[in-house]
Amino acid sequence: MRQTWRWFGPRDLVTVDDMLEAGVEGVVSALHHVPTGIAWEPAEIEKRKSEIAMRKDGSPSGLLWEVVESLPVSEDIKKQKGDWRAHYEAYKTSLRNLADAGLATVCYNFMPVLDWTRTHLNWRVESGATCMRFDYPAFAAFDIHILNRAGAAQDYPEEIVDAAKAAFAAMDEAEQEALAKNVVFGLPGTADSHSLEDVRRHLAEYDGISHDRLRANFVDFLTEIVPVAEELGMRLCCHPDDPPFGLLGLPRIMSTEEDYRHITEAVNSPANGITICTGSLGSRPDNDLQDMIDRLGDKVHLLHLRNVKRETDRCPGSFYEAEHLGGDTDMVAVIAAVLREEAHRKEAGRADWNIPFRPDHGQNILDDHGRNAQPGYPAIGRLKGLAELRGIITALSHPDARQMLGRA
Ligand code: DNO
Repeated sequence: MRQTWRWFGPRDLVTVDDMLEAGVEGVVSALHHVPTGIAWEPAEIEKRKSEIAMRKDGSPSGLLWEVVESLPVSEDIKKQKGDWRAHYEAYKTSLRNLADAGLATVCYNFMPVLDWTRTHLNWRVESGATCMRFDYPAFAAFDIHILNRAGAAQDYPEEIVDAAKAAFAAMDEAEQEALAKNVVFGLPGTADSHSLEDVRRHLAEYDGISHDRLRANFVDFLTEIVPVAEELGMRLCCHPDDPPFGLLGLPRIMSTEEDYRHITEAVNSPANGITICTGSLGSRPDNDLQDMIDRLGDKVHLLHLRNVKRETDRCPGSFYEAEHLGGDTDMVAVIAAVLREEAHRKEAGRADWNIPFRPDHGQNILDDHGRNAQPGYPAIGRLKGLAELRGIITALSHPDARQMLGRA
């Protein structure tokens, strides 16, 4: 399992030097400044590569840009409206330019309008650490009372509508603003940042785009793009919906094992792979991560390892981001499943047996509280996550692990 780390570029408050001290082996990055739908130019790609390759003092870091996350898919492509055909071409050009620069693994998602979504960015847990949280009643309060989406209340069970009403009544103006900001103004790694008006406009454009239609548009995108990726020897890997259920009346189509299966079977190619994000998928009680890795393992090109604590057994429901070994996902079982998959790949002679993972998110702890890095991407909380995951990998990969446990 290849230990990678997300880096947002020179503006990231967690630096290349920090990554090295955390023991990172490879870097996940993207050209966040290029607007969605515009091709990534070779010069910009080279620039990011050289930023990653250098420490603060100008000496070589020894790190390489190994995974692209994300090469965003435009709203026009998802809706098949406006400039979608030109955006297909731009996507292919970006892939060619990335392949020329030696990059092969490309993560993206197909979530309409909002990428990953949270209601709280600094939720305090018992230890004093802070984390991100998705509070379903607060989200409903945003939808029904702040965004004022027509018919919104009909999309929630009655008790959530009541809880949302109470939550909204308890908020002062600053809290309402903070909630709206957390939900729609764009979290790091998302392609765009929205105003409330933008969201209303985007939602109106999805009128009439059903779950099946969005799925069909996704398959069309793959039918067009995957052959190019395959020819270039690249590995596309779709990130799941986060959270993995419909929001704001929009369909979401990458939330379950069945969704993954549909998409990978529709266009069967080694270039059409998936990202398993244990945090996103794990907020649904009906997603069994270990089984998913066992059954879909050969399609997995990237792993995001993080954990969530579900606050209810119902789906959709609230959750918060737990420590990497806390929460509801059995991380040891997940890593064991990944190591099994890597063993199969080695047996089959696959060159891509070493699957990249990144410690996804992390709670803010210690000096993270003052650093104000990107939400979800603190230095210390993440390095603690990486260290814990690395510990499990090291233990499970030890050649004598079985004998040691069996010894009297
Ligand atoms: C959140 C991330 C997402 C992810 C994109 C992939 O922390 O996992 O922003 O990068 O959804 O396209």
